[in-house]
Amino acid sequence: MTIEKILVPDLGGADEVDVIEVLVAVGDTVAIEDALFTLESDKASMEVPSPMAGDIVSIDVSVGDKVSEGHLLLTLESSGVEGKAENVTDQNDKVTSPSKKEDQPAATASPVKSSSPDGGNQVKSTGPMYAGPAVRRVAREFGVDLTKINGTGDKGRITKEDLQQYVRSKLQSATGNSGVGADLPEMPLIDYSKFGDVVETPLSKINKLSGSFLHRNWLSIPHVTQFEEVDIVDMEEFRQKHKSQAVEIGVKLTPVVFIMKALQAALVKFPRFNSSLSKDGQSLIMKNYFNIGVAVDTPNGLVVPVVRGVESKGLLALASDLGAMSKKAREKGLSPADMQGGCITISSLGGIGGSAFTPIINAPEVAILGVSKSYLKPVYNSDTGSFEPRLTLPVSLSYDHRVIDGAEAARFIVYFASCLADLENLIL
Ligand code: CAO
Repeated sequence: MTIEKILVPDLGGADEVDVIEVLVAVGDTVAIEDALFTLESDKASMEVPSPMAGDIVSIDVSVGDKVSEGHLLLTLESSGVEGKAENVTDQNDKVTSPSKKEDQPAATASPVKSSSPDGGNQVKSTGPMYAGPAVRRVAREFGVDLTKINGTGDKGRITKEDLQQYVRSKLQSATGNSGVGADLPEMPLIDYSKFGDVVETPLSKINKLSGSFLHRNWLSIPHVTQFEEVDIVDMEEFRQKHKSQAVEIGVKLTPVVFIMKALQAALVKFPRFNSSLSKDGQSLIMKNYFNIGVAVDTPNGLVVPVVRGVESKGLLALASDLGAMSKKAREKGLSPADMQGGCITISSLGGIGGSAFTPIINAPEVAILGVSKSYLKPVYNSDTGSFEPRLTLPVSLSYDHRVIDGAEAARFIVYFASCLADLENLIL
């Protein structure tokens, strides 16, 4: 066993360089060529590899220090196995400086890779890795290994754009969204005041939160929307008959609660609609509970409270729950628990108007039902040979096509419509 001092090697002309990474700690055992430090000059970064195997006894520099050739970096107790190192000895201990390898322009110049000179994407096993301090700093902050990036700048230098492109492609492959969102042109920065008077208003907290979830769901889920029109003549007759009874107990009997009941019946018959994809996308988690989220429009933005146990509640109880949830959403604010555990969501714009829309799935659910305003539709009656006005409810079912096939979605919505149209059966 000998005590070795590892010094800053020949820096290939650079005078003072920064220590930007200390890659080992006292007590570590290192092998020959293990990276010990990263040094950075104005023009390049380089790793200092260990010229021999051994145990680190002391580290004599810290991140941020400026060092020059010959500066003591660390001391190690060597087991005697040396690499291609050039040894320099002082009076007391043996002092070692990593040798300059023939194929490495800078003395230690790290193991590394860069693009081929023609800007191609070949990975070289040796050669300096060129990246400016700003790029290296961002890479360190995000834990990006720069040796994995092919620089397209001058002499294979890794540019800010190379780093951004690398991170973007990693994010896309991590979410399985390769191709989605890639290479989208950036939104232009426009000075709208050039065209007229403008006022900038900040988005609410809810706007920002729901906006990013909606964006993610829109980009990451292959949506298909299936439309249907439901005959709600019987439902509306029933609702009008019991409306005042509901008011007496302080609840509002609106179409949404009937829709919740019919939806729950359809979830029982088509259980894939009551599922979520596992995180790895390899299996489905099937749910044996029936909680339905209802999108509520509040002054601060859209929120989705969840009404639980729909299968065990009657219409009045559901109306009471929905009323309480929408009041809480609009007045006091919902707790995170109020918005969790949903199986499917209803987004009803029926109280406002519009003929149809394509709602965005509220992941990790796999479907959402959009409800538009009912209207009187002339329907041909072949028995009487005439057109009759029928109260009709337009609905739009958006579903995750990774989980649900088009035919199943069509069956689901037809069944849902039959449940809502056949009120007696629904209530029983
Ligand atoms: N067709 C015709 N009329 C309808 C209807 C429909 N599909 N749905 C509701 N109505 C009627 C109701 O019956 C009520 O009329 P009456 O007072 O005469 O009975 C009126 O419209 C208002 O209903 P409401 O909005 O108070 O109650 P609701 O149960 O229908 O809806 C809720 C509750 C919370 C869904 C609703 O208030 C809401 O916030 N809707 C907006 C949801 C939203 O923003 N979705 C978009 C998400 S994507 O951005």
